[in-house]
Amino acid sequence: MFCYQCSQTAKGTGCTVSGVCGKKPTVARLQDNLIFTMKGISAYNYNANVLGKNDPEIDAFLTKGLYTTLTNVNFDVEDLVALALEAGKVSVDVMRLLKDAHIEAYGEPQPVEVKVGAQEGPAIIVTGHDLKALEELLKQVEGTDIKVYTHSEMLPAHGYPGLNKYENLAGQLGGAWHDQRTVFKKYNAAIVGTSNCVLPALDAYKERMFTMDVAKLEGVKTVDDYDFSEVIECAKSLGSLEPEELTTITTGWSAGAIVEHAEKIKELVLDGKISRFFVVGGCDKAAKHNDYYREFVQNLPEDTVILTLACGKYKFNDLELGDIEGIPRLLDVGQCNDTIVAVDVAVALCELFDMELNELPLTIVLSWMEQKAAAVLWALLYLGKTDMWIGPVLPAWCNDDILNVLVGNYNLTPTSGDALADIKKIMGE
Ligand code: FSO
Ligand code: SF4
Repeated sequence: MFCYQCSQTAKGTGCTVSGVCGKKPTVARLQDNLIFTMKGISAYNYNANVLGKNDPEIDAFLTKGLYTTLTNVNFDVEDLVALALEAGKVSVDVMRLLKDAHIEAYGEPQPVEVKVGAQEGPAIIVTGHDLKALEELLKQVEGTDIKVYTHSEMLPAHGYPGLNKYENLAGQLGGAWHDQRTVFKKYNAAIVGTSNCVLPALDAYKERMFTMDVAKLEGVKTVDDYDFSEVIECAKSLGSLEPEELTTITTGWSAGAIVEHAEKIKELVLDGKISRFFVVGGCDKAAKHNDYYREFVQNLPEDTVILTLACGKYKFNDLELGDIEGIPRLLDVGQCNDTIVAVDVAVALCELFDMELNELPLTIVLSWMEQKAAAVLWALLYLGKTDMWIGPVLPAWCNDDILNVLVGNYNLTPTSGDALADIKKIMGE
C-alpha cells in the first residue's frame, strides 16, 4: 500500500506497511481501485456531459465514492468490493449514456473503410476521444482544402454518418496514442489534442500543436470555446503534406450493423463454421509484451470472430483476417467506451441462441494500461461475465487478497505472455 493523504502518515512520508489510522493494505488498494475506476467513469461522463447528456445517479455515485475514500470513513474490506461492483454498474450506465449521446448527435455508426496515409493538401490531425470537438472543427474547415485526419481513439469517428458526411474528414494517420511523437513529428500538420492520452510535446511540433478542454501541455497553445481559427491558419501556413501510398482499415461496426447479420451468424454457428467469438481490446502501450495481442489475434483459429475496441486494436487491425461466408472476422466496434457495443452484441447473441451470458462461446481478453480500462473491467464483472483474461501485466493495485476474489468469483485469468498456449487453453485443446 501507499497512502499519504492525511497528516498522521508514517514518518511524515507515507504509510506503506499498514495505515497509522488502522487502514489495512487491502483496504488501501481497494480504495485506490475505486478511485481509478471513478476516474474512468468521470472521463466518459464528461464526454457525455459535453454532448448535453447527464445522469444525476452517476454524479451522485462519484460524490459518494470519493467521500468513501476520505480518511477514517470506510475500513470494511467487503463493502469496498461491493462499491467496486457498484462502480461497475455506474460504468455500464455511463458508457450507455455516452453511446446514446454519440448516436443521437451523429447517427448509428456504419462500417466504413478509412484511408490511412497522407494525401495532397494542408492537414490537421485530431487525437483523443472528443467527437464534438472533431465535429466543430469539421464545420469550421468546410470549403477549404484542409484535410482532417483522425489519430488513435478518434478513428471510430469515421463510422458516424453525422461526421463522415464532412468532405474534409480525409483519413487516419498513425495508430495508438503512444506513437504520437513519431507521427506528429513526421507529418507537417497542425495537431489538436482533444482529451486524454496526450504526451508532452517535442520541440519538433510544439509550435503547431494545440490542446483543448481538459487536455493541457506545457508550452502548447489551447483552443478555447471551440474556436479553431488559429489551428486552421496554422494548417494553411504549413502547406501540403507529401502524399503517400494509402492503405485502408475498417471501423464503425455498431451493435445494429452486427445484429443485421444475426440469422447468418446463427446459421454459421449451428453449422460449426463459427466456433467462438472473442472480444480483444482495451488499452495499448508501446511495451514489447503488448505484442502478445497481435500474436494472439493472428493465431486464433479461422473459425473465430473477433470484436475489438479502443486503442488496443492497433496491435492487429492491419491484419487481413478475411471473412466467414461474408461475416468479417475482425469487427472494430469503436472507442474504449464502446465496450457497451460489445455488451449489446453479447446480449443479442444470448437471445439468438437462448443462452445465458456465460454459456456463450465468447471469450473476453482485456488489455489494460490506465484507469478507463479499470472502469471497463468492473463494468464487465458487474454484468457477471466470468472467464475473462487480462494482461499483459496485472493491475498493480491487485494484491493476493483482491486477486483471490477476482479469480475465485469470476475466474479472471492473467494472460501468460504465451499467446499460443493461452489460445489452446481457451479453445479447450
Ligand atoms: Fe485506451 Fe487508455 Fe480509450 Fe486511451 S483506455 S489508452 S487512447 O486512454 O483511450 O482506449
Ligand atoms: Fe496513513 Fe491512514 Fe492517513 Fe492514509 S489515511 S496516510 S493510511 S494514516
